[in-house]
Order: sequence, then C-alpha cells, then structure tokens
Amino acid sequence: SSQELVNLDEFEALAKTKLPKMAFDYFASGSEDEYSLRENRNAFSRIRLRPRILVDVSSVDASTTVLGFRISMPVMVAPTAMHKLAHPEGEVATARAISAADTIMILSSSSSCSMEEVAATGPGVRFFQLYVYKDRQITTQLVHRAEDAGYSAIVLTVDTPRLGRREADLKNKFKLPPHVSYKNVEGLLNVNNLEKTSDSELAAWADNLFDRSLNWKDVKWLQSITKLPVILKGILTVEDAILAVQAGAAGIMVSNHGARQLNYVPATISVLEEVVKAVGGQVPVFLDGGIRRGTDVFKALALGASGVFVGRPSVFGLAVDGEAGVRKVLQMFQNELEITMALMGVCSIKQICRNHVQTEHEHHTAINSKL
Ligand code: HOC
Repeated sequence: SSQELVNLDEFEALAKTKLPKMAFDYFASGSEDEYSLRENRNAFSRIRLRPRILVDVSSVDASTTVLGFRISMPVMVAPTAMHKLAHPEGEVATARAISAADTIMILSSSSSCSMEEVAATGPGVRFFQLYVYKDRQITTQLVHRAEDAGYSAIVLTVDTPRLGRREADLKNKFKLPPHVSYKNVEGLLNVNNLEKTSDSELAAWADNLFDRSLNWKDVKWLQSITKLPVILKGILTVEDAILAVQAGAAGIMVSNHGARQLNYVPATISVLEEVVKAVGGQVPVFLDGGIRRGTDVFKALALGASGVFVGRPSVFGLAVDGEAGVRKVLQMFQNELEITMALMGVCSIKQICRNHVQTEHEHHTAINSKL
C-alpha cells in the first residue's frame, strides 16, 4: 500500500518493483541519453526560495482558478498514455482520484479506457489531449466525442510529428500486452496491419498514423471544428509562444513532453519566465516537466505559471496503489504546497510573486556584485 510512502521518489521506487520492466521503462524513461529528463528536475534544484517571515499564515489557501474552473490547488494531471499498463483499472481509477482531489485531468487520446468510460466515472473537470491523425475525419470525430462527453478543453500536443527515440522501449521491443488497447480509436483506426517502422510498437503506430504535416494552419482548422478552448502543449520558445497567442490559443503549456521527445531541449522551468513575459498575460501559461515537490510548484508559480501539470507522479501512484495511490500523490502535493506557502509567508496563490525566488543566474550576479 502507499500509506507509508512519504515522497515521490519512494513512489517511483515501489512502482519499479511492481510493474513489468517494459511498462515501468515506458513511463519512466526519456529519449536518447536523457539529458533533458535529468535537466527537468535538476533545473528546479538550482532555484532558491526567498521566504518572508512574521507573516500571519494561520490560514493558507492553495485553491486557484484555471480557465474559469475553481480547483483545490494549481497542480493538475498531465496526459499520459495507457494507464492499464500501470494498473488494471487504468484511467478510470486515475480520473476518480483526480476528481476526489478537486483538480483537473487531461486525458490522453492514447488512453486505455475510452474517454466516455472516463467521463462516466462522475463529475470532474477534464480536458482532452489530442494528436492529429492523417485521417482528419477520425480526428474530428474524437474532438466531437470529447465535446459530447463533457470535456472542457482540447489540449493539442504540438511536439510530436514522430515519437522521440526512447531507447528503453527499443531495447524492450515495447508492445502492448493483450489486455491493453488503444481504446479511443478502437474500431476506427486499424493498428494491426501497420508497417513495422520501429522496434517500439507505439513509435511504429505514431509513424503510421500521426499527421507529420501538422502546422499553424491546422490550429485554425481545429478551432473551426470545435467551440472548446484549444490549449497548445509543447511550446519551448518565445517565438512559438507569440505565434500561439496570434493563433488564438486559449492557453500555452510549456512542456518538453516529459523529455520523451527531442533530447537536449532545455528544462521547462528554465524557459518558463521568458515565455510568460512574451505572452504578457494574454493567455495563461502552464508548465509540466520535473515537478516532484510542493516547492517545485511554488517555484513555477513564482516564475509566472498559472498552474502546473504532473504526469509520471500520478502514474507511479496508480502503479503502487490504484486510485488510492493517485489520491495519496495528489494529497502529498497539496500538503507540501500548503506547508511551502506557510513557510514562505504567503496565504494565497495570488500572493506568490517573482521576489520569492532567486534563479541561479541571479545568485551568481549577487555574489559577483559583492566582490
Ligand atoms: C499512436 C501512439 O505521448 C508518450 C505518448 C505517446 C503516445 C503514442 C501513441 O509516450 O509520450
């Protein structure tokens, strides 16, 4: 059970003992030699906190609003594929835990429970992550099904014309076990007779099915087929953030896809501030990648994020203890964030500001100016 675990590293370690190697490696690994995977976390550890003391923190409230939805904390759950690889109940268990925690779930289009099954678990604010397939009719159907099932936004992944080279999956010859399938497209896309372009089954599927021609015009196309707000996930540069705002994105997710796509991209936290500045408050900017602690959440908010998303943490919770495990992981984030806020001298999310953090660059500048 997850009762005795006190942090996410312990969840990850236990998940590793519980899952088949192929499944654990799929979730945990990054692309190529995993520079960006390490950086996502290391970059957080180079940011220091500047606490303010003697502030009355007898009442601390971590709740916030995202796209008009009131949630318990600025920690939401990023899309991750194929939860039945982690637990037999799959995304249904994840969804229940996220609703119980009163926060937002982004369901992966590559889920192993259908979006309708997830919606049927009960009330909850959910967004639908989308990959655009070569077959635009199927893509359109998925978007309309998400609307009908009550999803509140479309999160378009923009960093995946092909899957990154994930060497663990190649070595393991990644293949879905018989009890796990690509549920949202079952009966729509035939994945049985695709060209075997990779030793990783998912990479081969992506090669065959994803539309590599996807470009800015398609963002307009997507907006033309749905009334839902469209968030762009996978932006890492000021240039693209500006284009995203011009294209009418309702939000931007600074993300490197959990460092599973292009290696040697920067840690997401290290580019957040420049993106936020470029966007100038026109749309909310979110971040995922490397968030493991309440202090990480606080640092991202201080650098301008409107909220953060965690992917692997919830998968590890699911692997360890199903719905209860995901609940425990989300409770840990809430608890760590509230303690961090109290120790930092802030009572509400709105009070978190730039002066609460010192980046590595600022630290060096401060030292040099004293010499
Ligand atoms: C058609 C194949 O985003 C990941 C997922 C990839 C989903 C592949 C779906 O592993 O990063």
